[in-house]
Amino acid sequence: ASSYQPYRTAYHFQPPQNWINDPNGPMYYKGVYHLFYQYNPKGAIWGNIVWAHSISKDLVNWTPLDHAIQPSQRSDFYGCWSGSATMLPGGRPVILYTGIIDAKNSQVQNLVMPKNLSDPYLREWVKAPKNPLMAPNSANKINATSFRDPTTAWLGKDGWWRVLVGSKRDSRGMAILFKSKDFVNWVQAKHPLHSAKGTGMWECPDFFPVLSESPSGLDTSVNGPDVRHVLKVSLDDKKHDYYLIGTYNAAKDNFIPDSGFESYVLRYDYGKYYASKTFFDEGKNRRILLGWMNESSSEADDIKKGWAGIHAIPRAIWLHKSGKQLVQWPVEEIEKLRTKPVNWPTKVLKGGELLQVTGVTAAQVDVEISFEVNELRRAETLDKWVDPQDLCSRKGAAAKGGMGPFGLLIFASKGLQEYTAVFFRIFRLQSKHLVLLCSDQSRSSLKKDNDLTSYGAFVDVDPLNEKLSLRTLIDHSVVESFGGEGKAVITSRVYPTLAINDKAQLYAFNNGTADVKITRLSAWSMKKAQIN
Ligand code: DQQ
Repeated sequence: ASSYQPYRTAYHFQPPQNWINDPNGPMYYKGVYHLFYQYNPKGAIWGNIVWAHSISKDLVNWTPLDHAIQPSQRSDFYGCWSGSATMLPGGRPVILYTGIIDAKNSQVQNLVMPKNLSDPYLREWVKAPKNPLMAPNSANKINATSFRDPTTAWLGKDGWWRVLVGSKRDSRGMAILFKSKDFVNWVQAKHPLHSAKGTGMWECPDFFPVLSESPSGLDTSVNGPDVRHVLKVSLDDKKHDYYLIGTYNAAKDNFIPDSGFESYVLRYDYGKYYASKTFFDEGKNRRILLGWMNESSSEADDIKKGWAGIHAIPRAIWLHKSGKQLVQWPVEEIEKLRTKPVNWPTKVLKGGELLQVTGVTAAQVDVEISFEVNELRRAETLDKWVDPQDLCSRKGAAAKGGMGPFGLLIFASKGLQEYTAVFFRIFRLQSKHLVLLCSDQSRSSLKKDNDLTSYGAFVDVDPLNEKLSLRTLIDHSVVESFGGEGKAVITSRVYPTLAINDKAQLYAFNNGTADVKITRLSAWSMKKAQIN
């Protein structure tokens, strides 16, 4: 690998080298967080997949252990793909994962158990002698190459365990349901828990309860009157994680999305983010979301730098009080890395103005900014609803508007030849106002063979009566942005050539004609976490 490494992260999870993808089997056991992940021990591109393993006391600093699951038997000889952990009664963790059994990538589900439950690090895992426990067959008409990624299992009041496996039939994506009394003998239910035509392969399904009136998390088996359910699927065709909120009918074992929300529009993250998975953190009574961010650079560049893939900052996740969407926020522990706070007094950011945020390490910083607008006359008009990502691609940070664009210029080089812009822009659509959040990568690097796609999302806030808040975690090649207090999240990967390390600068900008008020700017240089 090259010794030129300006894009390695300071506090986002990554191993010292090689390829990583999906987070697997996250859990909290005896005061220790466990993270497993898809890993290629042999190089910086996908292949030779094993489960690498790291542990943490705080979800910030991570210690590597030996690989937990690697190919060793007929039922996984060609790879150990994604899966999930389940806590059995009495606090005994087990893991279900997908084994690859031939060179065509035929898939089955396997079980592993810890060798020694008194080891809080759970270093060694033993494969069940009965593996594989779930296999496709001609009777269930499942194609062997579309049968993977078991979820955390949940226990019904009837004493049966249930688990989902991602699949498709033709182009109908589905979450196949299996049931078991003993976690070893599994039978396929007659119907999938849920399916949708035209959505293609469902990878890494996740199914979990959320409370309707509280941000507290729930164990995956909890159900009841105050409980709603979330089904997340990673759509292979789109490479995005979509979720549905709805009702789980335990008697019928089906999931009915809330009306109006059946469509695949709600996403955890409107940028680069995939194959995510949640777990219940019993220690702090919250549900935590982990996800994978791929590179936006070429495979040749990945090989040159010797690594590819990182994980997002773990996010607490809960149902917004409207019941219409989820909210995500970086786990509070990440704030331990904050140092040297910079706080601005309230100030007006005039139309056309650019203000530098000085006193921070701008390539490694956590920044929170809030804007207030007091009239919307100059909002640009839309005649019909437009896809937010298209809108952000058409109207980047350099496209002057009325109300906005205003926000942050990140990884900005001294003469602004390079910058990544994260900003708001307010539109009028009929009698309503729409707040758009964009992450514009088009000028992020002078090297143009990176993926420079712009990302966007509408944020469900009332621009006259609520603040427009943005928090961005900036980390050398990562821009992870939380708009509207976690109602819209956009992550991007960028590779500046000039704005690296201490050459990177941070600005607040307003490229609209209307003035806006900055009611808060707090920024912290971030210390380096101890990661692997
Ligand atoms: N990655 C795994 C699969 C999963 C995909 C293979 C999603 O199990 O479907 O590395 O990124």
